[in-house]
Amino acid sequence: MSQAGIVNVMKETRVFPPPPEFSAKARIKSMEQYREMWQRAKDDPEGFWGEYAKELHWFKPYEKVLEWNEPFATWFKNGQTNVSYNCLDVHLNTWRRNKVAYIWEGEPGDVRVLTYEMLHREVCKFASVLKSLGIQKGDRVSIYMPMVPELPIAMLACARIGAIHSVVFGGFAAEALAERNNDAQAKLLITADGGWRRGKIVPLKENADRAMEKSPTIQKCIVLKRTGQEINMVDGRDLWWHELMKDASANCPAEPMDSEAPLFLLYTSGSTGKPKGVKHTTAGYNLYAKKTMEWVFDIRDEDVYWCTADIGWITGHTYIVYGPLSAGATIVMYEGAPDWPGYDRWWDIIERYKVNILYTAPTAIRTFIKWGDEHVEKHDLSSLRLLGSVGEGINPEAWMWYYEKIGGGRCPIVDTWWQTETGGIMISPLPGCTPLKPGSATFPLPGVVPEVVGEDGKPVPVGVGGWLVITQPWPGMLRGIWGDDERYKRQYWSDVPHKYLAGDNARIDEDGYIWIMGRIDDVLNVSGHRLSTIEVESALVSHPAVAEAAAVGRPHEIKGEAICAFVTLAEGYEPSDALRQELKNHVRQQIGALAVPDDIRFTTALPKTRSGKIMRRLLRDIAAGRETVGDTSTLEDYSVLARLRAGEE
Ligand code: 6R9
Repeated sequence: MSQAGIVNVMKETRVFPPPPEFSAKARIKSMEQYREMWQRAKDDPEGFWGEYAKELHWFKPYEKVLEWNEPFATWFKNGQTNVSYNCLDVHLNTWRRNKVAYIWEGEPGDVRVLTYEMLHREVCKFASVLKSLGIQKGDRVSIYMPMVPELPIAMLACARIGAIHSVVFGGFAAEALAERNNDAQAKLLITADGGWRRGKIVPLKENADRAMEKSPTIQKCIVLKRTGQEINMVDGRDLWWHELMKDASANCPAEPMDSEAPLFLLYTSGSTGKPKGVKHTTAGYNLYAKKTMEWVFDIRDEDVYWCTADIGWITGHTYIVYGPLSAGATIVMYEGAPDWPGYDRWWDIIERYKVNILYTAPTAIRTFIKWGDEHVEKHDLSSLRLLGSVGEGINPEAWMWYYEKIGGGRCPIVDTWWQTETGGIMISPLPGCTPLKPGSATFPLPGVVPEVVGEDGKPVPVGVGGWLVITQPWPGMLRGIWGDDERYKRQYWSDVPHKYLAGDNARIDEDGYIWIMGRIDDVLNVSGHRLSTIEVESALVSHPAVAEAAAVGRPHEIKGEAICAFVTLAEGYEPSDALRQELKNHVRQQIGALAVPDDIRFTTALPKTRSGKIMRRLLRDIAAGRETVGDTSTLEDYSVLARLRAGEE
């Protein structure tokens, strides 16, 4: 881990107060109201969350709001509820029964609209299918699908019967899918023939077939027909979604689930090569998803809400599926690429569905800036009333463009800081009350008590950077890493005793605003996607030509960070452009396109400390074309540095 105590040189002085009309209607209307809520949640978390817990349906009441056995939390002890029930059934006896849940648009332009009643029916039928295949409470189900309605349907069906889903992003390759299937010991894989992306088919079933060769626990595979090309169906193993659904019973009551029953696993990158299965459970996650949805997006029944994330990431889980459905929202879901068939696809979608709330990522915003304002200006975006950002810090320039060009200068921007591990948004403006500073995620939500500490675990002075920690449990927190309690303790609860270590640097300014300053570990953030340097290195080293590899991030205008890999070759191999391309393809096959390095630099040696650790700090400087200013005294061989700088091949 790198040193805390970094000082941020950025000075951002602009402040944007909330529009008065927005505040007037908002749930949380003033900073006084926010502060009072926040203090109450801090002083009496059980009283605070206990009151909101009434908004969930309980098959059996809980006995205690929170039992904290550090670092393991039990929220709503011994209660029974069901997340699928809270997302669907609760709306059926209200006027929302016929409200639109999803407005879905496929990349080719096909549209499907599902009301809460229709979604409920599909989920019940698919839950019956799962049961008929012998899936039981606690079984793990891998889901590897495109962004189609059947993806949330499959997730909600798992939740309905108590199976634990593990959604694997459709951009991951066969190897990565197999690794996740095996770690979770998944019994069933749900996939599709393919998905549409930029007019081409993403061959999901083909990848799934290769993954299943190495996934001995997978017994059956359900395949949705989406793209319609010829695929291989293995007798006795592979089953068509539409055939199973034909006669499936729509009568499948939600199973009462213990508050702490696992709801899903989601694999994410940590500081080692092996992705970790972050475990989220039932009641606390559900409540946290619902409340943060309502507080941060101030979602209303008349709103059309669009979160552009892929459901394969936590943002999609919490803010395309569980949060907005629990809140009874109308959700836009889009399958494909933002530049298909034209650069204005998103703005066209916003205009046609009169989207009111848009939640996206800085990498997308930077891409749109590059494509030019004319694509935006072709469309009427006046329906928008609120904008959100997630995945990485948003630089003030991108913030201003988003605010002015997309929001027309009238929409607050909620810059939401959170993680796969936190389950939901942790630090964010509240749009009806928080004066915004571009680039700051501002203040913690009620129930979240952060600190910025030094390596001694003590809070650092105002304006000084340090490690971001969370000092009290919150309902949406991860409950562990699948099958590895030790890693959970070590990773999050050991460097700073009794506090959750988020893995980000931050500083708090004189007004109490929190500024996130990037990761403290070897985790890269490429287009808002988390990747560990070691994952990329492992993929490279698995190629016979590679003796050793070190991957680092360098600043990139669009992606935030681009991967630069330094590679030493095995005996008998020579540097060449062909080999460079081959290595890139190899990484694509091992992990997926998102992990392919932008640069591969061949070198005869890597800079190492005397104890043999690769000095990534130096490589980061070289990759970014910066002078190395830090200490190099631990370097074992100085000539390596000189040769690297000279661009050795
Ligand atoms: C939700 C999500 C988590 C990491 C996190 C941090 C970075 C996310 C951010 C942000 C600055 C924001 N991050 N949101 N950094 N400002 N608003 O992205 O989860 O994929 O687990 O990534 O992303 O570094 O630690 P996940």
